[in-house]
Amino acid sequence: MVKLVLILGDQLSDSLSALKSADKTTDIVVMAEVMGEAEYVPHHPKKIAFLFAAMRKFADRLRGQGWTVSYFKLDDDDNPQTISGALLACAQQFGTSAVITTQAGEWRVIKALDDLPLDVDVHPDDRFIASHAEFAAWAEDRKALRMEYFYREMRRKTGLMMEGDKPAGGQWNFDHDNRKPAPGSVEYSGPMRFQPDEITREVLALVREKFSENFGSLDDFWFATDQGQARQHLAHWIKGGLPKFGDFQDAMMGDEPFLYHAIVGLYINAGLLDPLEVCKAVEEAWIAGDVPINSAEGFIRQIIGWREYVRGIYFLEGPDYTTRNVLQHARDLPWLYWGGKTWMRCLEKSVEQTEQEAYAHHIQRLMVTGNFALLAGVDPAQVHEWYLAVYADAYEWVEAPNTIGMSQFADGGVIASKPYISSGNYIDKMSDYCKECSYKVKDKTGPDACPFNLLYWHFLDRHRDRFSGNHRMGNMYRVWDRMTEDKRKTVLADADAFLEKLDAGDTV
Ligand code: FAD
Ligand code: DLZ
Ligand code: SF4
Repeated sequence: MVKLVLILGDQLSDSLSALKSADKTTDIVVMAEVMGEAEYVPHHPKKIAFLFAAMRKFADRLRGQGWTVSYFKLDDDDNPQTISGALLACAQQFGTSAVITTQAGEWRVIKALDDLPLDVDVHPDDRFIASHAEFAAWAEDRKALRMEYFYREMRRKTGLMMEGDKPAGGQWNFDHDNRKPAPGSVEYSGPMRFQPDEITREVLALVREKFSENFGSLDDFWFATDQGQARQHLAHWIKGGLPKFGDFQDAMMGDEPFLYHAIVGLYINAGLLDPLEVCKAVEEAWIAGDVPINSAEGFIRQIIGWREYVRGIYFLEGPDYTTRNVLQHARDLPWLYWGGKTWMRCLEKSVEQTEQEAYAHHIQRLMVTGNFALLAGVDPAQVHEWYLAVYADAYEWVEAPNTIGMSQFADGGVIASKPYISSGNYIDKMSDYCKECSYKVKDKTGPDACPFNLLYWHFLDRHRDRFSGNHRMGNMYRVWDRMTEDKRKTVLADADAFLEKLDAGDTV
């Protein structure tokens, strides 16, 4: 019996397990641009355009390799507009009930496929270094699931930057070298930009017509949309960006959205680049003496450490993970996240570049937009939906652990041993935002006080029961307790006044 081979938008890899298990002489690949996926959160138009263009080009690539592909364009008359509908339509057309697929990266889609009245053969997604079983075995019986120890296992497993059974350079982690503040200028020209080809131009017109109401600009679209382009971009970054990636990994600059970052998350997550291939290219540059160890190790840790670890957590924790809210935060996501006016320059710049590029780097996500939402007590489910919608690299398996766990502490500490919070001080140290902000980062109270300064103490005070016993937070509480009662009252009153303005929809 002919089989249908389902390939989702983030499964655009030649090595996909579903393809490896199918027969190109008899089986039929099914790919579908559908409203069901494009609308379940209001994705950034650049993310949708990237994915649809990459899907269309991947379908052509498969045809070139001899596969028969049944492809639904979003505006095709007969498009059922859901993945399940597309499979059912093909099942009827080709007289089959057999489907081969690679496990989807989101519980919602896994369930939808599971619920189909078809015979769906799900293969593991082996484009990762650790399987679910390996991660579960590592996690079993551990009191705390800390990334650092998992990362060491992945170094041993891959042999990346290893000298025998010892880490190259004598230590596993060079993170302490990766915290330089914003440089005066950036020497790297930024990610490689591609002129949209004919397929991409057609998709851009479609996305402009259908998704113009979504947050995000479609202007100046430059993403790579196939494997060849993504590889060119990678080589360009390894030469120009990687040498200083480590040093300035945590720095933030108002007019330099990319600094020395790789901008590879969207390509790896969609399947255009293989994570191990990327890490090996970085290791080679380090072996050749072209990049320092802190850059190479820092980057490889993000991929074989953090990326693999968050995926393990997502699948270990189960479908209810995105609903967790241990801090019981309930505030609506402020309008400023959707481009509303704010006087806070760090947020203004981070959201502005998100709107333009569908990109912000890790520290902007964690210590600006994430930090503010956490301090202000925003409902983590709304924060999660925002991150899932606005970033071109966002899929639930990777976004949710980062947002719900790392950034919002809504999972109660599965990922983070303490909440990632900071006052304005940290942002001032790492960025050039505060110099031109309407608020004063040095002011701790009063009308001009940086809102992060007020909300930081407000957060600690309102969650005292949960966090004062955390040995990594004792110092924070000691500083708070050493302030006079009057000072503490003023800080809390100013923070409450700020939150009232925020809730009233005033510009803050
Ligand atoms: P670089 O900074 O150059 O890092 C290299 C690569 O390492 C990334 O491309 C990514 O593949 C990997 N990586 C680094 N940190 C992480 C991490 N914490 N988790 C997983 N992979 C990591 N990353 C996503 O890929 N998709 C998301 O939806 C996503 N959502 C996030 C939400 C929040 C609240 C936070 C704090 C982080 C999120 N991240 C997400 C992690 C990280 O911010 C992005 O991977 C990174 O900014 C992508 O940019 P880059 O490709 O230039 O990465
Ligand atoms: C993100 C996304 C979007 C916007 N559109 C599609 C689509 O039309 N067709 C498709 O197959 N996949 C799409 N995707 C990616 C899926 O949402 C993704 O495969 C699941 O969320 C699992 O990670
Ligand atoms: Fe952000 Fe505060 Fe600095 Fe303004 S002063 S940029 S609000 S941290």
